[in-house]
Amino acid sequence: MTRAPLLAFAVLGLAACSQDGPAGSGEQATVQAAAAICRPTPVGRRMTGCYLSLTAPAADRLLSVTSPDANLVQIHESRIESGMMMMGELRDGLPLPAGETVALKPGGDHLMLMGVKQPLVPGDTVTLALTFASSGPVELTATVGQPEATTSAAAAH
Ligand SMILES: [Cu+2]
Repeated sequence: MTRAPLLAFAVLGLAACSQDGPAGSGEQATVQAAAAICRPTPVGRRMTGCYLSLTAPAADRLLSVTSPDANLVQIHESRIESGMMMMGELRDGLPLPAGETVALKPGGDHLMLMGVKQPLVPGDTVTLALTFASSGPVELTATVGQPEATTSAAAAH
C-alpha cells in the first residue's frame, strides 16, 4: 500500500531534475583541445588520421567524434602485434585522466576520418566535434598538414 505513492514520488523527482537541465548544474568543465592536425588524404584514398592533445580538468573520457567533412570518425589505438603495426577502434572511448595532457599522435592513439568527402590537401581545415562522458561537447578546427612527430615507422598512420 505504501509502494505506489513512493514510486510516484520518485518519478516526479526525476522529471523535475531533467527539466532543470544544464542551467541547474552550474558551470560545466571544458576539455582543452590543442594542436589539432589531420594528414592530407593519400591520393585515391578517403581515409586519414588526425592528431591533437586533450586536457581534461577532471577525469573524463572522449566518447565519440563527428565531422561534417567525413562520413565517420573513429577513435583508434595503435599497437604492435606480431611485429606489425595494427590499429583498432577504442570502442569504450579514450580515457582522459584529470589534469593530464593526453596526446594523440602518429604511432599512438589517433582519430581516423573515414569516407572523407573532399580530398584533404595541406592548408585545408577539418571541423571536428568531440563528445565527452562528463564535459560539454567541444568543436574545433584542425589544419591539414604533416604532424611534427612523423617518423618513417609511423608513416602509415
Ligand atoms: Cu587508424
